[in-house]
Amino acid sequence: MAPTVGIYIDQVIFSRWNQLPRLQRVVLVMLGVAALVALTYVVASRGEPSVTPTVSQPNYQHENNLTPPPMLPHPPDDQQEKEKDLKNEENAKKDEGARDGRDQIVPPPGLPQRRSAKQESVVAAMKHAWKGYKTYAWGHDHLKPISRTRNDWLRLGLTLVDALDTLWIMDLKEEFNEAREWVATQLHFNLNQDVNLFETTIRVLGGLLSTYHLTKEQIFLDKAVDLGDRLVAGFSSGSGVPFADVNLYSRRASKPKWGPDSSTSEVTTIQLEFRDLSRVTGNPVYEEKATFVSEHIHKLPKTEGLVPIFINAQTGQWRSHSTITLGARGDSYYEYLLKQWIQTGRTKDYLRDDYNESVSGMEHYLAARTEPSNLLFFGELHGSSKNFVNKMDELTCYLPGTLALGVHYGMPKHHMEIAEQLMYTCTQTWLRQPTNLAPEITYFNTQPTGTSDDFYVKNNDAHYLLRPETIESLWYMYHLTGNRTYQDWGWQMFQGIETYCKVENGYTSIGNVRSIVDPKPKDKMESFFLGETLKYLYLLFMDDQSAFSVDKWVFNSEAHPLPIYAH
Ligand code: DMJ
Repeated sequence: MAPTVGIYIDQVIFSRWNQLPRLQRVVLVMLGVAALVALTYVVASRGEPSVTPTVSQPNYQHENNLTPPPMLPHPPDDQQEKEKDLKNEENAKKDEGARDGRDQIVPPPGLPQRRSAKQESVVAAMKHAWKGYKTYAWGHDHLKPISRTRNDWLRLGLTLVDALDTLWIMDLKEEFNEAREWVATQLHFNLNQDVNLFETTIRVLGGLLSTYHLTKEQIFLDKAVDLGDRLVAGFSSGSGVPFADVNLYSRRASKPKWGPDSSTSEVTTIQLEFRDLSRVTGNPVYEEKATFVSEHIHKLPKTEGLVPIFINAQTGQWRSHSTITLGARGDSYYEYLLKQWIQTGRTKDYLRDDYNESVSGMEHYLAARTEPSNLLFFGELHGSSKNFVNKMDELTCYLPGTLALGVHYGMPKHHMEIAEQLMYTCTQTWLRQPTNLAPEITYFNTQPTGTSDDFYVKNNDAHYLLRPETIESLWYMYHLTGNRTYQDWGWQMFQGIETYCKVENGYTSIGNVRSIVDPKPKDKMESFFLGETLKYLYLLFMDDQSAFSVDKWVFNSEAHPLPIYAH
């Protein structure tokens, strides 16, 4: 701009300013100062350092540094950091106690005196689900609430057994007593039936063991021993890595009907339960077989702690060209590394080290950011070339909870920032849908699309199966931080379930989370809805979080709490 024109404009502005009334000038000056202060704050808070350095990989096409998204749900402040440090110190002391051989087993928690209003709503949902199951599917695996009939898969009364400890925790005495009666008189395992080792272990063996620990009633342990003695046949393979299926009557193990290999998450998500069975019975066999698998997998090659999703039971070797994912068939391998380490009093260092290495691998190979909102998600590496694919399963949303649990037990503090950011993304996959419910799989935009959409859902992936993972993580995040935002998010999700999944005779999974006009009810109530989803909602809204403290209990992959041992 030429100087004379500039001076002329300055004079015009100055004379206009002088013509304004004095009060108006004072107000304008104050507004200007406020805007300057706000601008300085925003610039300062965006200038926070990134969380981790990045390593670029050959097939990895995008930025993967974990810088905070534009708006974190709750940026940590100094006070929170100090509290975390104190907790880490306390944990270190507890660790010393555990190494001294002091047992951390605690008596079953007393039931809460008074439920919060939100807990009452969850209890009402549990009663409604139970009533439908009792009326139309009693003793069968799953309720089909719309056709008012049942579905059988393992033929083990799956919903009933999965729900036992939830009924007990919710203090639903009448329902618990009728369920116990069925277990005592009708639950038999002498069935000529191939069952999936992992599913039967986490849901049935885990459900029986946790109910035994909570109630100390012998019947649940007796049933658990009978089942464990049959399931242990699954480990009879060439390598000690179990087959996918076991026949409960003949006690013969076999590969799955659909392929030659076992799933990695399945063979590595049975250890908490088998170890617990050994500890309560004094019979070491279950634990020895399950621990052998973890030790064997510890020795196999990995991609910075990340593992392929298939392993051969005869050879004990990876199917190396299989996908790497934190979702289906990979997920709980990482979860049980940490949880086994906690269960054994933090004495088995290789589990902790493999866990920490895997989180580094996640940061380097799988972490990515969306356009336009910079949301953190974890993608997958597919096939032999390990090409990055921008998809994340709802199943992966167990991870924020596991990461937070790890930090509570002294893992690197920046894992908590990953947990917070992924928690936010997972929540968005629910709350940005008109139903407030998450699809089974979400694809994320990593390049600008000219829209405001960070992610999209394909037609085949739009279903919601009443899954718990995001709600499970919300509970851990609330339990460990006390931040009520996590309760608020969980409440909104619960409203989605109440509005679109509740039907006259129970709850149903739905086929399309993208439509409030036609959510396409699928007529199936999964057992984990009672075993996990409603349990975690109940715990999330509990005023007194001490009853199920993660210092005393380790929750298995199906939300069944088991005690922590000294070693
Ligand atoms: C549950 O059976 C368990 O949480 C398992 O680890 C993963 N899938 C379902 C729930 O989604």
